[in-house]
Amino acid sequence: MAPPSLAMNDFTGSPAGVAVSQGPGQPEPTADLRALYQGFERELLIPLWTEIGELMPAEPMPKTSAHLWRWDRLLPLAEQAGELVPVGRGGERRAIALANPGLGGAPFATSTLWAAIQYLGPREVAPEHRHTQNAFRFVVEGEGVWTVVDGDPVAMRRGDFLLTPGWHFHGHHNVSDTPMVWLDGLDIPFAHHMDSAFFEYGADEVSDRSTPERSRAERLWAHPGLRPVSQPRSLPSSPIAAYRWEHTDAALSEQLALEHEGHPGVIEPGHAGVRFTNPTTGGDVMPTLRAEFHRLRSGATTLPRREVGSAVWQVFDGTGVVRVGHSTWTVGRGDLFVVPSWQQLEIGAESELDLFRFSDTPVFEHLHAYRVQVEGAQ
Ligand code: 1HN
Repeated sequence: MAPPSLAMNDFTGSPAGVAVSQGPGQPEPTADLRALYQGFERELLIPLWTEIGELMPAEPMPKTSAHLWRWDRLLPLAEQAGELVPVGRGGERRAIALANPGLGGAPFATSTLWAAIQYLGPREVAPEHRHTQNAFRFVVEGEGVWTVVDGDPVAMRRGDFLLTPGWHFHGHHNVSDTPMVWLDGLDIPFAHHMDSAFFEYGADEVSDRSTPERSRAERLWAHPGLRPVSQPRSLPSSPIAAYRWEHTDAALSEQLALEHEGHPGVIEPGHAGVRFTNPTTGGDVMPTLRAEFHRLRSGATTLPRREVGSAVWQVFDGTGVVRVGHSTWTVGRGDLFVVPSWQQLEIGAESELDLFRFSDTPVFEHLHAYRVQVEGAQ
């Protein structure tokens, strides 16, 4: 049991005058006690006994709320922004962030994760820049944009997962006559809370307008189980710029096929999962971000599970029912939902259900602060 919270104050201060801590074990509020608390306030001091419930909960009490954003509500607004708002130097990106209702109006999907829908119109260019925050793109629909990462043009198509690790210059250009939208994921809130971020402008145009089928990064690194002998043994982020849908799809299909044939490999019955990895370490794609793809057979359900750290999920295809903590939603293609730290998640597939997921798990694993609990697991 955590100690009870003696004060109502959620680090926001008391509304009227100095709060004198009351409750079990606390002395009666005398004039001397009031003067003591006034002294604390004057000297910018806060006694532990008024805050301990807030500081030391028995288990994580996330400010991040479980929340669902429906794709059919996001898309028209992104299209409207495409008509009304230019993209270029200064604003840099026509990216519209999910603002978690628990986070006081900040453009943060969770306390550590940024998630946005980005819209790039026909022939438009998003200028080059770099930042220390790690980023990725996930494409739910469309194609025709190349993201140019440190001068290497990388094609974006439905189902692809693309990396822009921290401090790599990057810009995007749409070579087609149709607009394109995608999901951006970054560790912006984490860097913001840690006061660790740097940013720099690059070229106003993308530095290479060519449109190769495969990026140089893929040609060098994206061959299963093979690495170039000339390259460093271990890199902090994956050098693979794009993880292509055909590979992800095949890996998930094979897991389920193997299960059907009586062999191990799935997470649980009817639930296949793959994690995108850094081939130089076997670990996560970037130091702060984990990314995975999950496929549930029609009718399959996951065991209720909770873990330290927050996640954002996007439905890639199919329909299902998702429960996060006390919220339950039916979900379909493109829908995005947030799973706050230590809230229980359960997914049921109404049809075959494909989901993309990203989380801040590597942060907690690196700090030895990760925990997971699966209900009903042996
Ligand atoms: C950024 O550079 C991108 O490169 C997307 O597409 C979203 C949000 C905040 C700051 C930089 C991108 C971003 C961003």
